[in-house]
Amino acid sequence: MTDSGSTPVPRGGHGRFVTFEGGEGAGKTTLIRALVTELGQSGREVVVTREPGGTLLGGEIRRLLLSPDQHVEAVAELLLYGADRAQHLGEVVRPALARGAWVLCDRHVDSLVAYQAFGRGLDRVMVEQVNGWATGGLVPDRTLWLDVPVAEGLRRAGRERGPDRLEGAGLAFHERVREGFVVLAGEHASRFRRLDGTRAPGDVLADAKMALADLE
Ligand code: Z5A
Repeated sequence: MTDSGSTPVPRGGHGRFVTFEGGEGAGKTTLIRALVTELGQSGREVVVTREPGGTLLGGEIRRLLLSPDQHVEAVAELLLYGADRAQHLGEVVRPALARGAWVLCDRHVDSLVAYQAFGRGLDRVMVEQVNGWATGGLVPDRTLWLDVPVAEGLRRAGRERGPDRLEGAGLAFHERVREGFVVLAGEHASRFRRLDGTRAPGDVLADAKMALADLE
């Protein structure tokens, strides 16, 4: 629960908070679905959720954020992701952890740093402040970073649906986002685990289980 540079925050439960990060089409959703089945077999409660959009309010924020027709100023975008996160932690994540559940969250604080600071070029200190306000210092127990070459991820994502606003942002943007995850993985080595997302789904699942084994 601790992280380099962060103060552990008591949360009144023994749940586990696992986040999944990576670029577009990295395979997060696919992996989470497979993991739920595995983790649920032991009878524990597993909560699957995502950012943005893990709450009713967040669903509205997500629709605004990802609409290709909507121009959103970079700072407005930052604050909207922060608002989604604050609501999500209060309404879903903290209560689930307090019940002792495992929470599997598709994207979290590291996406804000990778996309808004490295991708958009916003000041990193400001971005980290928004994360701090939104989370109150709660840090994931483990972050599984699915690393896939940018072109491959965009190809996978585009195969299923047309590009949304961020997917249409260009190759250079997504390369900067990937560089952000590389930097974050180095800075937060105690909670980050890099998974090779180009491996077959079954192999990625096996790697993920190994990366979570010490949390059991
Ligand atoms: N965002 C942000 O900017 N700041 C923030 O703080 C947060 C988010 C929280 C929405 O995210 C956007 O919000 C996102 C970042 C930004 N940017 N965009 N665009 P999202 O989670 O909704 O969107 P996404 O991450 O792009 O989801 P995705 O494209 O659905 O990717 P995924 O969940 O990682 O992949 P998938 O759905 O599991 O798989 C995609 C395809 O690949 C599918 O056809 C699978 O069958 C296939 N796949 C999966 N695994 C494999 C393997 N191992 N091999 C081959 N093919 C595979």
